[in-house]
Amino acid sequence: MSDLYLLLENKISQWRKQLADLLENHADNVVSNVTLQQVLQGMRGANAMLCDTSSVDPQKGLLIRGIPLLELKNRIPEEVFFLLLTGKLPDPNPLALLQKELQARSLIPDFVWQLIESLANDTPLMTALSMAVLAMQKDSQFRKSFEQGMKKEDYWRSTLEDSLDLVAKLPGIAAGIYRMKVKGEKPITENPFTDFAGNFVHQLGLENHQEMAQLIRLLLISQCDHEGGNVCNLTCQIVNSVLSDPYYAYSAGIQGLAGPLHGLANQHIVRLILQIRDDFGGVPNDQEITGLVWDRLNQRQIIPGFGHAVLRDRDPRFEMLHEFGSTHCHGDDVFEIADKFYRIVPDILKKQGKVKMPYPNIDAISGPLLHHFGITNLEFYTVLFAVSFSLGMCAQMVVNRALMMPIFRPRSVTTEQLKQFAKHE
Ligand code: NMX
Ligand code: MLT
Repeated sequence: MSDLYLLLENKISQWRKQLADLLENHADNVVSNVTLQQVLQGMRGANAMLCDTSSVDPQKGLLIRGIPLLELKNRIPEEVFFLLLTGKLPDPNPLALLQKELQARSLIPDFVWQLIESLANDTPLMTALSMAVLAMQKDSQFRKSFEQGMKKEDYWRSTLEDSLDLVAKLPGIAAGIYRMKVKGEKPITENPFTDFAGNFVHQLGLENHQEMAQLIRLLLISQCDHEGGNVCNLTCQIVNSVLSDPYYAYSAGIQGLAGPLHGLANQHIVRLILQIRDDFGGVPNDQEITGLVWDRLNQRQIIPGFGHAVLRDRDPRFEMLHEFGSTHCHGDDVFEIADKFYRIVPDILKKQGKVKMPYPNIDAISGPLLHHFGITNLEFYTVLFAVSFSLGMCAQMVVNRALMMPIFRPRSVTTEQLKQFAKHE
């Protein structure tokens, strides 16, 4: 791992210098004005935090360290993690070292299995994942090093240690949760492959290994990061900013992911599709889909998997996975209904005129694909999202601690103060 540390040391001194120069010479430059509307509407569009691991262009979608996602579609998750961390794709040697390192750190402690075993059967899988992560918090290197007087310049090192442990263990934990809580079987603990996605599929105990590994690889890449402001990552970074360790911060972040407007949308769209399939006894025609979408909208219900807070055009993550589905999921009712939604819903949302982004986001497709490959427990889709997001969340924590960012602490205003602002206009 010394290669990754050396590369990061080098990069970090450049990153620190860049920011110090900016602060010294441009501290008062205005990056964004916050309007009264933004205060009342979820700070939408307010540029108020730094994130270099990735950015989201409203038209082009996700760029990982400046590289459009679609250009990375043939990469493996370990390469993307290296890119998120360092800003550079790895050469074969450092990649092999990172893979070896992740494999070596992937053993899950027994107390995690005991905890999962002890949970009530109806515990949501996202709760189980979050609890498993919290159970491992006692082993945080960051927490121990901090208690031993680690200096601020070195915070990133033990953040990286915890991050490598988390990233290495999360697929095994998620797979174990799936096997124990969904299948009622024992976790598969050995991981014979150096390939991260391959091991994940092996530990899930799934058939159709090759295609499934390709899907998992695509999901891990496409769901790895989405700049800093999404609820999951923002929560994680806020918690980490007070030097709560990466276990606390990641666990807090994924609790944000577990909401219907965020990561739960990937379960909810499949639930809706299955309901439709039952009601219509198969795949409904276009007219029937149009009717039921309008019915939902008229009842002020959400169409899961559509819309976005930042994107204003098609989500390249959706496009990438949809292409995979078009090749691999022929004749699958669930995929066909998802496909009809993709073709029909945007025009309806445009006609309705409320939603700013009428196209499907990634959550409209990840679930239908997993369903096709036999993962019929819908809750697991969000768990997989959380595993994928760990790549970006961990990379962002390492970078933020490397940049010695202070605690997040914006001000709030009262309605009375807003009225005063309004008067002074
Ligand atoms: N179905 C129905 N109504 C919607 C939808 C949708 N898919 N998307 C937005 N709207 C409504 C929204 O509730 C708001 O209504 P109102 O004025 O009555 O409050 C109006 O359209 C304008 O919303 P936007 O400004 O377009 O969206 P916003 O930035 O507030 O929210 C989402 C973004 C993603 C929360 C929203 O589009 C949504 O709820 N989508 C469905 C859930 C979903 O797919 N979430 C996953 C997002 C991606 N992810 O991976 O996390
Ligand atoms: C996403 O992946 O689309 C999200 O994390 C939601 C967002 O970017 O706001």
